[in-house]
Amino acid sequence: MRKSFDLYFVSSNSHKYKEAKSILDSFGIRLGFFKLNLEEIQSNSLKEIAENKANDAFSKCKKPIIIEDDGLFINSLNGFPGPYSSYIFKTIGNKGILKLVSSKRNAKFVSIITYCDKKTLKTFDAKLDGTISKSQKGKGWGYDPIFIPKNSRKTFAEINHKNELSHRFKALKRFSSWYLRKMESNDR
Ligand code: ITT
Repeated sequence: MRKSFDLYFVSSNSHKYKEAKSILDSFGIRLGFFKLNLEEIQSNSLKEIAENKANDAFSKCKKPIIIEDDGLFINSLNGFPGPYSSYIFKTIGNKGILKLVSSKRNAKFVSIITYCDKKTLKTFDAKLDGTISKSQKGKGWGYDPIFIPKNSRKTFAEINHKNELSHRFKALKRFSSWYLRKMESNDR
């Protein structure tokens, strides 16, 4: 039987929430949404940014929450935009990224999911390798029109099974097995 738990996703980005909700639904976890702008510290470590964001989210929502911090890392640009992906998307966008990338197009998407409640702060991460396309393809949000996942010829914006293979799916899968075990042991 499907269980429903009191868990919220805190983010300013409703695209991320929609995908996270659909992924967690498939693991039997019900996810609410708190749309908030969270404090984002400057750091080269996504984990440090995520844990800071999670503490900020919990202090504002006072309920068990998860937050997600993502980064697109382009090999030939030494991992740029990485932890600055959100700022770079807002400033130079996909057009600007395409101008910077030349012949070597390998990249990866990283997702960090951090859970926080009164007693626990726990982080899960995952990465997905891929390449940067030569032009924008498909209608999607964020970097979806320029990111081609490994073993595909299409961008995230062109495929309809993104939620079965994305960086977000992989990190949430790790989170889910831990969270369901935690809930079961609380039930006992
Ligand atoms: P928060 O309020 O949750 O921080 P955000 O949009 O600032 O929302 P991030 O810092 O985690 O989120 O994301 C970094 C950037 O990467 C941001 O511009 C996103 O749009 C983009 N991004 C993250 N996941 C993506 C995905 O699955 N597809 C396309 N772009 C993605």
